[in-house]
Amino acid sequence: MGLLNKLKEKLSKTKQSIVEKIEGIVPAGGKIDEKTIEEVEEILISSDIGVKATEEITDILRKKFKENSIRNVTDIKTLLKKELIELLQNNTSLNLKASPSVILVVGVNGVGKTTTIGKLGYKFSSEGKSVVFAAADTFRAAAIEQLEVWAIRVGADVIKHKSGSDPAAVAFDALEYAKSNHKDVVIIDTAGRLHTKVPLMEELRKINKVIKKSISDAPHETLLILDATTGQNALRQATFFNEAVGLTGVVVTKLDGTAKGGVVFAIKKEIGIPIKLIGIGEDFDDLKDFNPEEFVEALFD
Ligand SMILES: Nc1nc2c(ncn2[C@@H]2O[C@H](COP(=O)(O)OP(=O)(O)OP(=O)(O)O)[C@@H](O)[C@H]2O)c(=O)[nH]1
Ligand SMILES: [Mg+2]
Repeated sequence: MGLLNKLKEKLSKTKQSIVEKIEGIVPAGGKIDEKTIEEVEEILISSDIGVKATEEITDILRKKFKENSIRNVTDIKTLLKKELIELLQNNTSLNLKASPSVILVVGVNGVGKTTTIGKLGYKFSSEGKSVVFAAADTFRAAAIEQLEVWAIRVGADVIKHKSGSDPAAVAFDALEYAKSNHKDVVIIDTAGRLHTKVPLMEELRKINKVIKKSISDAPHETLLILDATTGQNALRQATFFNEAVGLTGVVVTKLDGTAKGGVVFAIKKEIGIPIKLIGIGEDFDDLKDFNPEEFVEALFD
């Protein structure tokens, strides 16, 4: 299966909740009116793309409708596609210039942090890079073992301490290890934490501070993992984590099998943090660099 076909298949529920619903408003070739635009607006709002993006897009739709430059659903779709691609522009890829490059991975419980780290490890190893995982989730039972299983699969080294020990110390040791052994990338796993729990967010700040004692300009990437199935709550998480540790990018996971993939647009529009990667399954190759054209194409094709 080609890459675009795979993406299309994985995003099919989101496609149903946006594009297929819009196609269903008016029969193919049928005339549209003011009410059609209202219905499009309702579909966009209920599809998780967010209030701001919906307003912006429907304003343009209304204007073009008044100017007579859109006449049917195909015209609406063409315009929508163009605007959605536009909205997602200006994403940067992962910053891997430093050696070692340090990636700190944060997020609430169960969003896919450790799985994403495993997939990233696979990606980097396949590119010939040497990878170190730092098992700084010292809190959840079996978190260290879960990371070790991924490390074996993808050929990464793991730096770990005892369960319950200080996560900042694990991160520090991993960086020291990577420096003295000339490793290319260090990826730091952290415990899942609710964005509203102040002491846990403080702990993240401490990890960040201790990282800088080993490598002053690290972490080079601080990635927030967001679970697409949580919809609009993802926006709140992004705001809190960004305030606590300063995010450089977002990874949106579990886009397979959810109708809420529209949240990708809301994250970009309302939070403004670049989306760097997307997760579309549980396997090691189910992580993709985020490409706006490809993403929107998969929804419309
Ligand atoms: N379908 C699907 N499942 C995913 C994806 N990413 C992660 N998962 C699943 O989500 C579940 C939780 O993943 P973890 O990687 O353990 O999540 P975590 O954020 O590390 O969890 P905690 O460490 O407990 O906070 C696992 O069953 C993963 O297989 C994805 O892109 N698609
Ligand atoms: Mg984990």
